[in-house]
Amino acid sequence: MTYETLLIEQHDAVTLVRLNRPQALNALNSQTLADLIAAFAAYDADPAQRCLVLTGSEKAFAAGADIKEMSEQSFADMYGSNFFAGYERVTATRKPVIAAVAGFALGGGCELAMMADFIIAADTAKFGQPEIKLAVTPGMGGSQRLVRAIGKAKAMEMCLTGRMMDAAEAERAGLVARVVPAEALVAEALKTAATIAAMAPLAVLAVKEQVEAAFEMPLSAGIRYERRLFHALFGSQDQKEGMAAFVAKRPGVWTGK
Ligand code: CO8
Repeated sequence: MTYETLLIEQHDAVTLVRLNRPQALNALNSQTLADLIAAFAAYDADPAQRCLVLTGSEKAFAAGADIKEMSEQSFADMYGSNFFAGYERVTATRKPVIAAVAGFALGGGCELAMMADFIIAADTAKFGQPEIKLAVTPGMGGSQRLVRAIGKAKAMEMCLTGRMMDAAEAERAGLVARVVPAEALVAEALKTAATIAAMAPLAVLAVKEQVEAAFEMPLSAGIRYERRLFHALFGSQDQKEGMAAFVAKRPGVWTGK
């Protein structure tokens, strides 16, 4: 399958999705959204694919939602079409997604990166929510996910001033898991993805579900939920294999059952 705004490669069990609108610094338009929904759904449905890396170009992961597409829209257009609500289908992906960010991740670009399970940043990455400079606000989760990622003070400052945060600050603040040299970004992200892809598939799904629950649930309910998923994995063949393999001092071989 080919996409108008994405380039897709498969590296064994890892899907690499590259945003590809270089003329607009990968600004996210309706076509990009449609392509991302289709590409992520195809990944989720393919049992051979176990981890996805989403990246952009050296200059920009994505410089935001497409301002040219939005500029003449009315309230009725935006509200009536529930503009960009389709990103909820992107975040519904059950399998792991890593964002590999180099260059600008601004506005919707920063928000898209934060939709991933974690971000690996190049030392050139710059994150920001500059919507305020356009007389609007974040609209794809930035005011919510940024607060959860880096706390109120920094999130409020970034959303109110539009200032950019460089990769080192983003790592200190907990927005990104790791910073790597720009030239090694995609290789490092693919390597991390391959590590995840080699784990028992049901346990990977369960970990993602558990960590996501931490953002939605009170602590006691989250801990109970975690324990139930832990218990549930004892119904899997891979749990028997994983623990037997440890005792026998050999690597586990997973069936995904
Ligand atoms: N939309 C459309 N086109 C863009 C965008 C964008 N967000 N960003 C860059 N471009 C285009 C430029 O217009 C330019 O095109 P052209 O060559 O035809 O003039 C081309 O990309 C290259 O850009 P620049 O010449 O500006 O490159 P510079 O290196 O000088 O500057 C910057 C790079 C700093 C990234 C600059 O391009 C910039 O400030 N871009 C806009 C950043 C921004 O404001 N992003 C937020 C957009 S609003 C948003 O994301 C809202 C999300 C929520 C939507 C949810 C709806 C429910």
